[in-house]
Amino acid sequence: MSIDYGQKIPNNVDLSSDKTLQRALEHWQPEFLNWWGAMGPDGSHAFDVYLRTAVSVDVGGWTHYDYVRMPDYRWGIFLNPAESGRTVGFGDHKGEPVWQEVPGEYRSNLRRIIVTQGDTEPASVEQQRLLGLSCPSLYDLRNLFQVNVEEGRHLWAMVYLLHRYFGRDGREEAEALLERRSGDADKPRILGAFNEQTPDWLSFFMFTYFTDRDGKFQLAALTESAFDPLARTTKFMLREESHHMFVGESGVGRILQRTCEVMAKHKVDDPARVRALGVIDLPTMQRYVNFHSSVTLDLFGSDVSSNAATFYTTGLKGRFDEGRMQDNHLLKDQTYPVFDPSSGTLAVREAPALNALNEKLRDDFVKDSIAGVGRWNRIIQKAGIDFKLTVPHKAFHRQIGPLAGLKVSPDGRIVSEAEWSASVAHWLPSTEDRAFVQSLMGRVVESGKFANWIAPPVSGINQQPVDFQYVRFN
Ligand code: BYC
Ligand code: FE
Ligand code: FE
Repeated sequence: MSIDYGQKIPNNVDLSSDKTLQRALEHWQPEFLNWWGAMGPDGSHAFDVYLRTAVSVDVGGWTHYDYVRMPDYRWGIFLNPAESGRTVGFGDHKGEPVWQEVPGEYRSNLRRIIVTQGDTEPASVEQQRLLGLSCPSLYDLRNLFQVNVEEGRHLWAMVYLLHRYFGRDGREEAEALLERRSGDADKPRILGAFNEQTPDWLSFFMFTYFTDRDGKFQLAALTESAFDPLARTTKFMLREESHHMFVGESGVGRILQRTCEVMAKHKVDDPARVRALGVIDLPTMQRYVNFHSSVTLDLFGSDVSSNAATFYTTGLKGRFDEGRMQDNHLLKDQTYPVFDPSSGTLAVREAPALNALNEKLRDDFVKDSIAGVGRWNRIIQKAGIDFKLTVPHKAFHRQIGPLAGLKVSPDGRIVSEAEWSASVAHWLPSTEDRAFVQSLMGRVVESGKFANWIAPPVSGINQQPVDFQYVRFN
């Protein structure tokens, strides 16, 4: 079904045929807009931004690019088309027709998954709220806003499910999604990484590289769900997600490129001298990788989780690429390796595969995140500089699961309290690193100009030139 922009809430779910639901969502809409006004991108209300808006769910030509006054962005509800005859692909209900309504016995688990997913979307907008004030270029400012409006739409996607399928508690959860606040001591967001700060553009690019990639893997697992509306909506969300990860990968890549250019030109590699030239030194880049990688690994949950087993067995959440896995899709008698730090070493033991599904998804994520780090290293190599970024060991700086609290170095050695304290400033961004990065952040808004610490992109958005007027200030 095509997207109807003639309505208050653009949608392809025939919203006008269900007046009660339509009214409930039209009641939530001004609350969302209030939240956006208060917690969305600071000072953006009068800007015209060159944004893409989804106009169709067909793979060819699904977006339209034009200037949009930010608060007038048309957030809507778009589900991928239903696949006729789709059956459950895994777990106890394997082979049965997928569900169009929520089975009573799975209601609370499904609601919890949808709420957790939904909570991350506004959280990231809150975290990124002030970045526009220190953008390195108009091109980057536009990309920030594109990510922000789409995370806002992802919230809509989850709120639609809550309103449509979960009655009164769904509506209450939808309200609560606008009430929690990232980093707030009394009403924090649900998951750890979404309560961290994103205070500078290096953090933003690392976040969109690593943490939006958690989005990719979690959403992909939910596209397998037996609850068909969840599968269809997450499929469409995934399409938007690739741009977010592109912003992260290319953003970090451009910072590395600029640093390496300056290092080569001035023949310096001492971090202090590199910093004196106004670019971010490579060891600091490594520390930001260490931080964002480890905080994101925690988002996959405990290594061994009975929730994960239940979600899979009952058909709520599959594996990444479930359809392509060559096994019986039941996992009953299989095992999967997890860390067992109980004896003070990073020994590995075999856990029941069903319970280890969080770890499996985490491992899929690690493989994917390493690939981009390899591409970053080629930028450094090409500049003739002898330095290699690495993703830290899975056990480094973990707060969730059996590895939590263990002191492990980025290369995977269990270290003493003393070694940890002596080394942590080399392993994670220090207050001083963060202050240095912050000191570089200044607003550049002349079209075609870029802050000194970042290289221009290779090409613009939607085949526009790099010096295009991506944002018009009014
Ligand atoms: N921080 O049994 P466990 C995205 C809690 S990102 C704090 O292992 P489970 C996006 C857990 O809730 C994708 N708490 O948990 C990216 C549980 O609490 P209770 C987001 C945590 O259920 C960028 C307890 O610890 N989507 O879209 O197996 C920008 C026991 O844990 C954390 C999803 O996550 C944590 N990191 O797994 C914008 C998908 N980890 O019940 C957007 C939906 C665990 O004991 N969520 N806990 O109080 C899920 O599938 C699961 O909830 C999780 C956790 C995988 C997150
Ligand atoms: Fe999202
Ligand atoms: Fe995203």
